[in-house]
Amino acid sequence: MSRPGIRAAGNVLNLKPELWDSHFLRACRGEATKRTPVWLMRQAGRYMQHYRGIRSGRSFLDLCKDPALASEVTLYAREWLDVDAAIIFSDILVVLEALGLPLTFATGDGPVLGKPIRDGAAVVALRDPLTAAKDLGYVHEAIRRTVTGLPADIPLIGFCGAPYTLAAYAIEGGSSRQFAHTKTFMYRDGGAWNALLARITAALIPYLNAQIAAGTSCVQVFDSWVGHLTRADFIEFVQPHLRTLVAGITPGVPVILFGTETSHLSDLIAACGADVIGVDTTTDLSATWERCGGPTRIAVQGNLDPCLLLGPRERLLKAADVVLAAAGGRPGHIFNLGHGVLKETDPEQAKALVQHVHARTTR
Ligand code: 1CP
Repeated sequence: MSRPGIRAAGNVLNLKPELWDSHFLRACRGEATKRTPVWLMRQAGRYMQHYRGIRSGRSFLDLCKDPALASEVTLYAREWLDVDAAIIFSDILVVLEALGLPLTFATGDGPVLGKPIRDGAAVVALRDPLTAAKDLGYVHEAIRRTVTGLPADIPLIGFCGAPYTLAAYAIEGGSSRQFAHTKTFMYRDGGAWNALLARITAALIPYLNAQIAAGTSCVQVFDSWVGHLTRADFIEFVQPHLRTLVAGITPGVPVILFGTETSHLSDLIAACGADVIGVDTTTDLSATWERCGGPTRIAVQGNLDPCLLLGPRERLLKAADVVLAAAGGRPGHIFNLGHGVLKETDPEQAKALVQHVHARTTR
């Protein structure tokens, strides 16, 4: 089972011409653009005063579950930064909550998932994937509201966590550095492992397709921590599920696959059916592009180090030029960071970066 690449599919969603021909969607299809499109992973968040104002007095999850506020946060960041795409404000972990794992975000400590999954019985006890996807209707409602507030030529990106990265959070019970529980589970009980990833994938497909039906015209799959695996483990334990996920996404919608520290996996990730490969800071953008088939086959997104936003302006803009030089003006480059904006970032630096990329690449 596979899905026609975005370049072959045509405008099957019947997008309006302004959107279809937007810089961002053209770049996803590997077409020439009048300037290089740019957006920033985690462009809405704690580094912005507007976000902190809306967030104060409520929990992060309450904000995610309020479609009016989630939409406001999304639209504000998009407009203030003047980026070429919006990404819906939510989190990858809401899917695990919908599958039955109690989720909380302790202040400063990151996510906590109660009832971590450590055996096959816990996988069987997860909620039905279709019900889980339906319970995420608040994300779909936030998307419907957001698309009505966007300029006609600005796409909204939907997203989810990849099966591996979500399984890792479910098994660890939160963030991790070594992923020891995850790997132990994977090596010890391949049957339960595959059942877990299949269950997560079965929730992600209807969840993403409902995001698309609600108005997102691109989706990004965050496989943030898959870079911790070897090629052999990726092929055995992850690739079949990632392929199934991509194959299940509505044809004609560009799929961006992103993971950090994945230079050793990029060709395998691309082979899962990605239209765009997200490149992190530690990975060479030009070499990755060639390894994944070059600009005639795939688009690339990335890959400025988010820490550069914390440093002097001159160094930031020079480093942006280095990223642009690596892309070499080839069609199909989407400028982004190599990972999310850090909360210590001065928003003016982010805005200056966006302006710089636009000015440097206007053709
Ligand atoms: O206000 C707060 O205190 C919450 C901070 C916060 C925010 C703003 C979290 C907690 N998530 C988010 C939003 C978010 N998360 C977005 C929003 C859209 C935008 O870009 O504007 C997106 C796309 C995510 C995705 C996400 N969540 C990922 C994948 C991307 C990545 O950075 O690799 C991951 C791994 C998460 C988990 C998560 N959410 C939040 C935290 C603290 C974490 C843990 C990160 C870790 O384990 O280190």
